[in-house]
Formats: sequence, structure tokens, C-alpha cells
Amino acid sequence: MNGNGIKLLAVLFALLCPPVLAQSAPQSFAAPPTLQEKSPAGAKPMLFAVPAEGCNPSGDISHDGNLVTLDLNVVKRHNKIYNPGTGRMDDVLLRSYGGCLTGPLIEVKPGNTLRVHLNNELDNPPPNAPKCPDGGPSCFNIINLHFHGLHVSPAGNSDNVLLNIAPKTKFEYEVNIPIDHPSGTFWYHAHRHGSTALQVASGASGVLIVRGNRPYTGYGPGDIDTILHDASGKPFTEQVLLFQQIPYACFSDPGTFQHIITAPDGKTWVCPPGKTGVVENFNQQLSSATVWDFNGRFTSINGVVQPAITNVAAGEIQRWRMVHAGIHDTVNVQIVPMVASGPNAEKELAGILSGTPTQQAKIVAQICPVTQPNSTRPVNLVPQFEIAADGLTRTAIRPIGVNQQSISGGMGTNFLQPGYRSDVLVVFPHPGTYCVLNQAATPAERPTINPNGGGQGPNETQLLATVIVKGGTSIPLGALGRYINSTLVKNNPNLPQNARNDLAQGDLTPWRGMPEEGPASNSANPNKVAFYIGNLPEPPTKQTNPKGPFGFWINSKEYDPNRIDFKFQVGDTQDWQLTSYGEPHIFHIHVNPFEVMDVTYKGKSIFDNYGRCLAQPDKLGLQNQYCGMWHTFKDTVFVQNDYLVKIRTTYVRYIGEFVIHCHILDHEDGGMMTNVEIVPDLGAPGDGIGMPGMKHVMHMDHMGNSSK
Ligand SMILES: [Cu+2]
Repeated sequence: MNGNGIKLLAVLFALLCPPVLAQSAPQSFAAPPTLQEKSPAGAKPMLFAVPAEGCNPSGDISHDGNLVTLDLNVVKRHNKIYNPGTGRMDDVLLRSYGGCLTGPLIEVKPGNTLRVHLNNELDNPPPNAPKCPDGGPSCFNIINLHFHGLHVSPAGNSDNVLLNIAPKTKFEYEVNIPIDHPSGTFWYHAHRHGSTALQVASGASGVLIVRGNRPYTGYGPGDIDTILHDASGKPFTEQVLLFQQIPYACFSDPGTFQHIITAPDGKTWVCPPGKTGVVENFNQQLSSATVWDFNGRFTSINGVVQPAITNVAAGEIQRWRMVHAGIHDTVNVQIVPMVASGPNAEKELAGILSGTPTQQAKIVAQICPVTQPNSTRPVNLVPQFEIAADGLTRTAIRPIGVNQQSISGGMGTNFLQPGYRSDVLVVFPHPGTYCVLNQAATPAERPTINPNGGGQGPNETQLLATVIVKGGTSIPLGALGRYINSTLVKNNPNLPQNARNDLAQGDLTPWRGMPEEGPASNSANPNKVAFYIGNLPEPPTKQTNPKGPFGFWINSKEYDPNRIDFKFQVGDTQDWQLTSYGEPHIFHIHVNPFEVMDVTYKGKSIFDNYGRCLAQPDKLGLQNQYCGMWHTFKDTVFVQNDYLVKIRTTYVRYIGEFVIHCHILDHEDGGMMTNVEIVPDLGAPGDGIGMPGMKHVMHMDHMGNSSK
């Protein structure tokens, strides 16, 4: 039976059977949807890409070698999300790019022009529609596109998030991906200030892969893609995993969206048959640090809850491209063998778990066991060998979850924050079933402000997916790292000898995504970004005034689209220091990635001279998730309160305005965003933009005064 048949059967069962019996087969893992390949006029039909099961993205795509053209229709459409808590497929009506629960996969090459015809088919909001978080009129149907992590122009009709694409409006984006762009895993999502969280939480996001075929020849970096293949040259199997946390709710008052239907516990959201789940109420569904911990919803992967990944053999090297497209909560990825026994073992080993997240947590603890805090028992984590962070190839393979030897931090977790990407090589040691977990955060990994929710992971361990491994060749767990390194060396006999020698040690420098930053021009006086939610003035240097204005602040200022807070000259290299007060936030900057130079706690670096975490490898704590970041390039970084994150960026090539913001997207919508402007020449009249005296390049502040 094919995937569609299985899904249809699951739906039929859901309709005909009591909830407990509903799930007879696991949800099949589905790759992100693809758009139909558009045929050039008069030509024979080209490759026909079948949409992923269960949805039909609206739009099409064509690749002609240099140009990737995409019709991307923004629509609200009915879909189904499996809810193990009730055993039913919940009906949802959500905004997305293309009509599926996740946007279509976009693949480009360096040097391509990506042309996206964005067609906003959403309705004009009715007069009583909920207002934007900033108090303005409803903006939930106004959308745009952000190409997260791409090094492209932020201006005009490129990666310009200051655009408003109104309902019933078409807009043509043209993104020129430079020929020297690193290959890697990127993503796109909605970014209209005020509706970003609501739209991304609805599914308005998708994966964007830049594929590179530049070999390493001894001069300049090559693309990691060129070495990830078997002995015959066939690329390793890839799995694209877009993690989404869609907080759909059913309302007893559809239309006004004020009263969420809950279970008798008053917390768990439920959708009775005949009701449709929506994301329409910002305050109740999105803007709470703990809502995702208690609402009973599940993290989905490419739109599917707890899928079973089945195309895996023991000993096979796969590349997993993980993208965290959730808006608010940490996902702590761990992989462990399942040890199910007992009356439900057969279903569990097939990848089927029933129950709410809380009910499942007890089962997961038994069948997917991981060392408990303070235990010295070795764990059987399946290591994740990270080759790229935020899309950019690392200097060395980072082993996550290698017992007692890992520099990845406590419990060998791959900490994914909203906006992060992690490309890992995985090898499953033996046939059998494995759990892909979202590991719970321990009390030590929660900010003091929120001991019961939020923080560095869910409050209960959750199953994200199962992997059912069949056939292949068994490899001892402890030998997987050496196996990957030696296989890469063996399968790439034509590499220069120095690269083969490096690769044997897991060194990826020949394929590094970004060159090491040079000195910064402002190292004595770095730029500062201080995140804070609360009443001004910002503590602790000044006493909080409960009567002071409340807000979501960066440097004690809320977002004003007319205000530029940072202005630099193109080509300049700048140092930054990032802090959060009270609770953690997530720093993200557009256009240029940054290098993490250091992370300090109480004035002392958490790293030794070799970039290794000073904390014990498997010690729990807040610093764990920085352990793999020393001199790593990223575009998004967690800023834990009480820590200082030091980063460095060069503003390469592109001028224009773009933004820095918190990637907890309800914080961004609340005001945690600021504008950066890159200009050609800070010393020239008008910063080198236009002729001196030109009037139409002047900036107006919000009072209508010109700033130049
Ligand atoms: Cu934030």
C-alpha cells in the first residue's frame, strides 16, 4: 500500500472507530511538498513532481539552469493534523505558502536568480478582525517573504522584510544568489511585523536548499555536497525535517476567536468532531512562554505528527537537514534505540504512540530511555555528527551525543532554537526502531523566571518521530564516528591528500562555509544588543519602575520602522555583545551571518583555549548549548540571561536596510526588532547614497522630521 493509501486508511479508521483504535498505522514520513515543474511554452512536459501526500500545493516551479521561477500562492486551506491525544485527524484551516501545512521545498544553486511570484490570495479582513499586536488594524492577512540565512540584497524586491504584500495583491520577488554563496540548508518564512508569529505558527514557512557542486581542489573552499556520496558517487540519502509547532485551537465562538475549547482539565486544547482548528488569537495561542508546554499539541515534521521514517538501513550514512520553524520553544533533538516491551510493544515498535503529550511522556521515558540527571550510567544515544550549523559548513564534524567524549554538552543534545538549522550525518548501528526525541529540559536548564515552563526545552520529553531501520550492516555504536570519517575518505579518492588526511580526523576546513573573520574596527567599543521584556527602565542597573512603560525592548527601545539604530559602512567588520535580562531571547540578523567569538558567564569565557567547553562533557546546565559554537558561523543565536554572547560580522557587498530581532516571533511582533542600515561611505555626504543635496533619499522619522 502506498503512503496515500495508508493515510486514507488512517482517516477512515478515525471516522469509523473509537479514538483508542484509530491509529492502525504510523503516520508516514513525508518529504516537504514540491511544486509541479512548469513546462516552458511549447516544450514537452518536464519532470512532473508529485506533491507530497495529503496536500496539493498551489503554484508551480521551473528551473532553466540559471533561473528558478516559482508561483507561490498564499492561501488559507483545510488540512488535517494527526492528534495522538484523541486518535483523530484534526481538521485545520491555516494560512500557508501553497496550501499545505508547510511551504514547498525550494532548491537553488549559487549564481541562480530566484524569482518568486507571491500571490496573496487571502481575504481582506472583516472590520471586526483582531488587531495587530502593535495595536494597529488587523495585519494577519498581510504577508511578505524572508529568505532566512541567505546572503542576498535586503533592498527593493529582494530579501526585503519591510514590504507589505496586501490581500489580493501579487508581487514579484527577485533574489540574486551570488555565485560565491555557500551551499547549505536555509529556509523562508513570513516576516511582516505584527503578523510574523501568527503566520509562521500557521505554517507559512518552507525549506530552501542551496546546492553546490564546487569541488575542493586545494584552492578556496569546496561544497560539502561534493563529498557526501557513496563509492559509486551516488549522494547519501537526505531527509529534510522542517520542525513546526502549530498551536491550532478550536473556538466555541468561531469568528471572534475568544474562547478556546479545552478538555476537562481546562488546559489541553481539544477539537471536537465538526470543529476546525485555527491560529487567529495572538494573545491566547502565541504570546505565552508556557502555552506550548500545556496546550496538548505536538511538534510536526513537514506537517506530519510523529512520522515513521522507514527508508533507512543499518550502517547507512544519511544527511538530515533539520530546520526549526517553530516560533517560540526549544527543540532538544536526541536519538535513542527503542526498547519497547509489554502489551503495546508491537504498536510502539511500529511507531505508533497514543495519548496526550503528558500521557506519552511516561511511555517515552520507558521505551526511549536516556540517562537521568545526576546518573553516571552511560547512555546509548545515537550520535548526530553535525557538519553544518545554520546552513554553513563547520570547520570540523561535531559529534553530538558521543558518550563521555562529546564536547556538545549535557546529555548529548542537539539544541535547536527557532530559526536554527542543523545538518547532521546519522548512522543507525543496528536494525530496529529508534526514537527521535525532543528531550525535556531539566530545572537547571530553565531560566529562573519560568521554573515551570519555557526555557531550554519542553517540560516533558516528547517523541518527534520514530526511525524503523531494516537490513544493512551493523556497526558498533562506539565506532560510528571513525566509520563516517573513514567512509568519507574512502569514497573520495580524488581529493588532494591533505584534505583526505584532514577528513580522516573529521576536519572540514576545506569545505568551510565562511572564512575566519579579521579584526573588527570597533573591538574597543562593541555594539550592544540588550533584550528585555518588562517595565522601563531596564534592570538591574536601574530599579524597575512598575509605572514605567511596559514593552518588548532592544536597548530600551521598541521597534520603529522609521528609526535606524545601527549604521555601518559596507565592508566594515563589527563586534557585538548580546545580552538578555530576566529570560532568554534569540538574536537573529539578516543578510550577513556572524561568527561566535566567545560566550562568557560572570565575565569568564565558558571555553578553553581550544574552544572546548570548560564544563564537564555531560554536565547539565545552561551553557551546554553554546559548547559547539566557538568560532562557528551562525545567523541565529540563543542569548541566555546572565550570559554574554560575543559575535563578529563583516557587512559584505550589500547596502540597504534590514533588521535585527528576537526569533521568538511573538517577541518580535511585540516590538523586539531594530533596523540596521549599511551604506556605501559613511564619510561622504548622504553616506554615499545619491548626489549630495538629493532630497528623495532623505529618511523621515516618525515625527515627520528629516534625519539628514
Ligand atoms: Cu525574545
